[in-house]
Amino acid sequence: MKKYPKILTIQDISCVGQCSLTVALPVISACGIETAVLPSAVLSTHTAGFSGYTFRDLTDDMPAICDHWQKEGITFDAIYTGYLGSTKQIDYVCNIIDTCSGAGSVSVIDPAMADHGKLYPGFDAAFVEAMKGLCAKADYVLPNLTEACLLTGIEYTTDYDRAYIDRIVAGLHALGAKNVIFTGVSFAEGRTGVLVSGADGVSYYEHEFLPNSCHGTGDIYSSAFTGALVRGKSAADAARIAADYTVECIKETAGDKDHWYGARFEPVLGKLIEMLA
Ligand code: PXL
Repeated sequence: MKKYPKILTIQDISCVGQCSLTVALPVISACGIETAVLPSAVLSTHTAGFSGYTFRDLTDDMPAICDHWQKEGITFDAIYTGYLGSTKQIDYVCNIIDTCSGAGSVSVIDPAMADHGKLYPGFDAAFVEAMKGLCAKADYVLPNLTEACLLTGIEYTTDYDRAYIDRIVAGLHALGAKNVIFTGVSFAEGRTGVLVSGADGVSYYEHEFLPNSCHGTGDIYSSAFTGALVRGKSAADAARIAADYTVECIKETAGDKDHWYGARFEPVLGKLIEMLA
């Protein structure tokens, strides 16, 4: 990785709601990494819990933006994708990874499309199929259990054992993902963790499970993971740091009923910086 690496992150702007770009930019900046953005869509709020939100799909702006970057010779040291606006957009994003990756660049794909056994509003089977194609290009894929099941065609259940998780991980590698960072994997009451599988073998980092899970923690996790990875941490260390930071964010938010729409990640950014030191 270069001395001063630059990440491109592609995900939506939810104007209000503490997710996607409004999380990725501050979190990756706190990791000390320059971040360029390609907004996939602009929404007045995120789609989980608000109703009547606006949605401006930016799919058709993508080819011209990519062409301009190519003309300027702009490339990135990592490309990190999150919530995407349309099936067609996923094809454009695959093309951007092909054309805008610098030498030694890594791709980090958060297939942000589902949680708690269900697709987010507006997504369908065609979107899942297209997302499989994007995950095939992933140096790192970061699904939760619901997304991992959709991507592998394995039935979703929360009552599972290690063999079930191993089968899903094998399915994700079979899609083409080089490293799997599988979040929210729990083998014991009151505990959860992240399973890392890839070039360095398989490891599992277990940490406490907090019942007040908040919206947007997947984006906090993926952003902290990407920032730590590009800072030079190993995948296992980046996965652990991202987990510890996400736990801090959930604890910081606990008890604030007005803050149902996201996690209060800002006051604990200092802890993330300390974890990276
Ligand atoms: O946090 C994932 C996410 C990102 N962006 C939008 C969302 C969601 C989850 O619901 O609605 C717009």
